[in-house]
Amino acid sequence: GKEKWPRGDENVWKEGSRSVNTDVSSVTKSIVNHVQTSLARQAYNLDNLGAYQAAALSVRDDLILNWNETQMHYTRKAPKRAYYLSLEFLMGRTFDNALLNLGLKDQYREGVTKLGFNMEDLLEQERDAALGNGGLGRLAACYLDSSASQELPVWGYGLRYQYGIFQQLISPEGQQLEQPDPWLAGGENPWELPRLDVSYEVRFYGTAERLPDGRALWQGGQEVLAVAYDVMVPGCYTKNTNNLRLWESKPKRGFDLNSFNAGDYEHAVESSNSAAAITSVLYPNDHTNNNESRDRSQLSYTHLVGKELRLKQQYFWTAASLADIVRRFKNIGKPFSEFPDYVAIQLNDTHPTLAIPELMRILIDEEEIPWGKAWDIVTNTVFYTNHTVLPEALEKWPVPLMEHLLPRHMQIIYDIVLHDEGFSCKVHRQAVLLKSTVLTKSSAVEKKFPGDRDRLARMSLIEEGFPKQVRMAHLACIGSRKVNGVAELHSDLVKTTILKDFVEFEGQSKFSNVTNGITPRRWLDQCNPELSALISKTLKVDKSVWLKDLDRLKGLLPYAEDVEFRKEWAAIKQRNKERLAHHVETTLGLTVNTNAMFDVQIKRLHEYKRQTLNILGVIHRYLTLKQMSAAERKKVNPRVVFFAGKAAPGYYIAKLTIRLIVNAARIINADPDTRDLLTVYFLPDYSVSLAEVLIPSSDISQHISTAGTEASGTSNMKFCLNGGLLVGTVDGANIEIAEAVGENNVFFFGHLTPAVEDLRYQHMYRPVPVEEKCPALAKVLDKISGGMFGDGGVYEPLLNTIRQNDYYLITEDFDSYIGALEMVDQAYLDKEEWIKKSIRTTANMGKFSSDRAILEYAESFWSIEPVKVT
Ligand code: F55
Repeated sequence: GKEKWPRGDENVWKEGSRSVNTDVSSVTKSIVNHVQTSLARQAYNLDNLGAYQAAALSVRDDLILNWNETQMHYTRKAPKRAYYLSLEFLMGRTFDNALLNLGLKDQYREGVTKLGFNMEDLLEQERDAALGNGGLGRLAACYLDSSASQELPVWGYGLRYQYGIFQQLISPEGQQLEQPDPWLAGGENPWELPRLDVSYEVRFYGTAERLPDGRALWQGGQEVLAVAYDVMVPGCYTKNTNNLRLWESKPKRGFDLNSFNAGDYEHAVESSNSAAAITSVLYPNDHTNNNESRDRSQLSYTHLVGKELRLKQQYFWTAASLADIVRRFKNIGKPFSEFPDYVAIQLNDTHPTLAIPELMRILIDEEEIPWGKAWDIVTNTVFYTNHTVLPEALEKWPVPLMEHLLPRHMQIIYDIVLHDEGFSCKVHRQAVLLKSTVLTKSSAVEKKFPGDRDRLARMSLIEEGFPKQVRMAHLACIGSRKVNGVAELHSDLVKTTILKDFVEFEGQSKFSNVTNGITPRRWLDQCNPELSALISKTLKVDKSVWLKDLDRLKGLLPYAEDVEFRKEWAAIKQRNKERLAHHVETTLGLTVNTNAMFDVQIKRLHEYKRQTLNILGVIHRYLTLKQMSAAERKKVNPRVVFFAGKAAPGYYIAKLTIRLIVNAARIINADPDTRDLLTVYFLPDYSVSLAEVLIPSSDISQHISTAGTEASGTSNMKFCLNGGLLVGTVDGANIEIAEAVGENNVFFFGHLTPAVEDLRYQHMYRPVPVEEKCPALAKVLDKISGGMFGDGGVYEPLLNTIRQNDYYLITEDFDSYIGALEMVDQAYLDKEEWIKKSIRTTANMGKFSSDRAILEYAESFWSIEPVKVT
């Protein structure tokens, strides 16, 4: 129905209301206006940074209009909404993406030029928002882009860290040094809206006293304020502009008055600092539980030693997000039994698992809902995505820490064991209340598998030991409606390894797969504008169509046979190589041979990702070249190998790998015998923005994890979408990419997942020396030990991981890896055939759009539908 105008003269409001800038003259007006007012500057003293800021503020105004309309529309319509809870959102830059999505790129380019600036220069002014470690955080960012583009009512919830992922410096010796990333320093962030009016109190510590009615009173301890900052997330070619709500911690007003008035300023300041500390910094550990002995050896990050702050981050964020979600639900005015009809909560890994006991706490203690009903609501609302099966990466929290920091939640976790695992007997209830550990004797599991004590112990939420620990993946699994992995193979591994017992207990139907995806907006149109233009021209459809319907790329297939098209395709790859070379030249002062094949491995440094295998392969190639005659060398294909990636600050072996790469590069690049044929670069400070330059330039990229260890990988998709080919193991999404693009367009090697366990067992109990197992590799290791790349002793701990247990099976896969690289060389000799492969690869990548992935979540898990803003 028609609503009554809320206040004043409707016409005066309408006349004053601003609309999105759509033509060049309103764009320039708006920019000039921001230069003069918001920035208080003038044309005379305006530099690129100032011009970027003014242009960004102008775009911000446009975004705000759409964002406001979208949020109002969602509130009015009250559809079911989904909330994506992620401790990481690796957004990168926003300016160019916002322009693309608003359909204003051309207008701003022209306007900026008229004002005497160069658009590329302005784009370079923006700092990356790097609030994530790697794939998990970038996936969250792609999913936000796709949710908005598909007009789905999805919000993200995260933390507004003052410091993002550290900046990486490489010392002349090849050591990684970490520096803070104060991404917010240097003024206002135009992409966020501070909502100082939206805030919640979050409690830590204190005491939880059970009441006879099943509720509990949680009192005392520390209270911290969570304040909302909203980041606008525009959809592509739609008005829909979703929200990413990031929480900042700050001391509660008046919290310290007692100490302050008593003259105890130190205590007052201390508790103020401890509140602010919660959202101060992103933890830089991917795939490692924050291991104290490792972190203690570090100079930087010493303040992150110990786990308490990380657990505080998790609860702070979860509690604030849930309070916000519950408040929004209550505004609809429906009974809590309908909560799952209005709310879906997706857990990005186990980091937000406390959402399960926290929602239970709200429902039971605050809403006075009985246990059974509350558990029904929770288990119909929450969904859990797993991102790893590596045992060392599974989150566990010590029970004593949980009891200290979150006493009520620890009670609830014990109660979940009691109810969900089906305790009924009084003795056991008593045991629970006394916190005894007979907890594993659950009657439901007992009934199904009588006498299987091992199974009960394996399945328990609480792992025995000193101290006991809460297994977050188990809690996330039993508290969720659905559990999914991120690629077919990985989802199978989840079901057959870490959650096997739960599949046997609960049945298959809860467990499924959603293969990851990437947004083609950033990872094709923005990073590779020439290729995007060629695609539009060739398909004869505007990019507004195919960028949101990526299967249309199939229309490129016939053009693989078209000589002219192939020429254009190859020329674009060449110009992208030159763009990267220019970047390397201007940032590092190094000259790159753009007539070579570009071979790229860019990802977090980790033993399981096997950058070590790559650099050992490079050294092997170098030794082979050195032995060749000049005539033989003439036939060799020149190759430039790029590495980039950060190592967790406490991950010694990963840092040693960087050191080996840097020092091998130094020797190899300086050798006049080979330097036209082989050069190696380690590009420091890998980031989303660097990836946007590297990926479009690659001929071949490496995704060479030990089979069964890389859950999915997403950069593999980005390379292929840009016409790069893969060298990879039969792992993660590599498998599905090969299925889509054809196995003849992927260079596979190495042992398969089922063999890995046996091989590891053999390495443990029947070790064979490297000289016997793989002479070619032994020779490479000897050269390193012998000091070819500086003091060989330095690398012994790294080389010993291979010589001793070789957990990641480098000796087992080395020969086959070298074989695959030879196949690559062979294939590259036939340039025309190579370009055909490249075209066919891009053409078949439609499946890997994050639009497809987010629609799978929306349809099969969340049951939400698009809500278009008109
Ligand atoms: C970050 C923090 C912690 Cl405590 C643990 C892990 C991480 C992290 O960054 N994980 C991560 O990036 N996982 C990756 O997720 C991607 C998206 O699903 C996968 O493609 C990739 O295989 C997986 O390693």
